Amino acid sequence: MKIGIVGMPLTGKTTLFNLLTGQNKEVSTFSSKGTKNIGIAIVYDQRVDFLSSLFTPKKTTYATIEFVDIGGISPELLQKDKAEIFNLIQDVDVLLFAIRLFEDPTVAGEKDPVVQVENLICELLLRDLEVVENRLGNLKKSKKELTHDELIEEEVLEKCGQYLNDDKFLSSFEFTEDEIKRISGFSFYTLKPIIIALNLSEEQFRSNVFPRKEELNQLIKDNNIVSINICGKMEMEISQLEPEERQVFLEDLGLKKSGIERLCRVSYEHLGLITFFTVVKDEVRAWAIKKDTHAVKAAGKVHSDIERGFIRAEIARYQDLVTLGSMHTVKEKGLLKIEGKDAIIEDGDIINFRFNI
Ligand SMILES: Nc1nc2c(ncn2[C@@H]2O[C@H](COP(=O)(O)OP(=O)(O)OP(=O)(O)O)[C@@H](O)[C@H]2O)c(=O)[nH]1
Ligand SMILES: [Mg+2]
Repeated sequence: MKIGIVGMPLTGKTTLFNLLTGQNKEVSTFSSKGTKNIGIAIVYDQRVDFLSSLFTPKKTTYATIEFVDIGGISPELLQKDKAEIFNLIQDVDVLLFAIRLFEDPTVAGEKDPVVQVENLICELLLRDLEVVENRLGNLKKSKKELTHDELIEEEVLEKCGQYLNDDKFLSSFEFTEDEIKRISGFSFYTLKPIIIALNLSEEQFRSNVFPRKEELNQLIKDNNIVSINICGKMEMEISQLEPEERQVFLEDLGLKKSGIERLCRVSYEHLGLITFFTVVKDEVRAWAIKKDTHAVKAAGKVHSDIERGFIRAEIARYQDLVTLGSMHTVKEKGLLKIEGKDAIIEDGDIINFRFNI
C-alpha cells in the first residue's frame, strides 16, 4: 500500500512523514516546494512475531506501507507547479491530509483547519475536472470517427464531469464495473480514500480540545473521511528515540500505540483490509488484502505465477495454531482446510498455496 501525504504549506507533512517512517528528513519554517521524500513503514503485527517464534524462519517480513511526502499545495501556486506536485502522488492508494491545528507564530501558513481541508478538497476536484475536460476535449477534436469504446468513454467522462462540477467526489458514486474499468486509467484523485491527520499541539492533544472541532467533524462525516489525532512534533521526536524509551514517552502522552500503529489500524479499517500469512521457503510473511478476496487473488498477491498455476490453498486459522501449538496438531484435528480458487480469505488465515506452472 502506498500513502501520499498532502497538505497546505507548513502543516507538518514532513514531521508526519518522519514520525511514520522513523526517518529524519529536514523540517523547516520555510516552505519546501520541490521536495519528495519516500519512506517505508512496517505494519507491526504481534501475530507475525508469534509465527516467527514458532517456525524460526531465516526471514520474517511484516507488511509495509510506503509513504510519499510532497511539497505544500496552495491556491497561490502556479498551475504548472501544482500539476508537478500532484504528479508525484498520482499512483498512491490513499491520500493522508496533514491538517495543522498547532499554533506557532514563528511558522507561517494557513491556520484555519476547515479552510485547509476545503482547500485540499477543492484542489482535488479541480485536478480531476481538468483531466476529464482535457480528455473530452481531445475526443471532441478527433478528426476520425469515434470508436464504440471511445463513445462509451465519452459518456462516462461526461457523467464524471457533472459530478465534479457539482463539487462531488467521484468516490461517492456507484459506478458499474465496466465504468470503473474505463476510468481506472485516469488515476482520479477524488476516487482515492482519504484519511485526515489532525496535527495538534501537545496541549490540544492531551485535552482533545481544539478550534473548529465540530465543523471539522461534520466535514469528515459528509465526505466519508476518517481522522486520526496526532501530536506531530512530539511524536516525531519520540519515534526517533531508542525503542525502550519510546513506550515511556508515548504513555506519558496518554498513548498505548505509536503514530504508525494507530494510522495502520485506521487505514486498514477504512480501506477494508485484512491480513493473511504465508510460511514458505523459510520465510514468515504478512500480506494485506481487501476483505472478501478470493484465494486465487490472494495467491496473485504473493506471486503472479502462483495465481496462474493455482491448484488449491491449504488454510489454517491463526487462532487454531495458537491454541494447538503446532501445524501438525492442527492437521491432526482436521482443522487444516483444503480450499479452491473461490474460497474467501479471512483475517489471520495462514495459507500454503499449492500451484503448478
Ligand atoms: N509547535 C509545533 N510545531 C510543529 C508541529 N508539527 C510541525 N511543526 C513545525 O512546523 C514547521 C513545518 O513543519 P514541516 O513538517 O516541515 O511542515 P511541512 O508541511 O512538511 O512543510 P512544507 O513541506 O514546507 O509545506 C517546522 O518548524 C515544524 O517543527 C507541531 O505539532 N507543533
Ligand atoms: Mg515538508
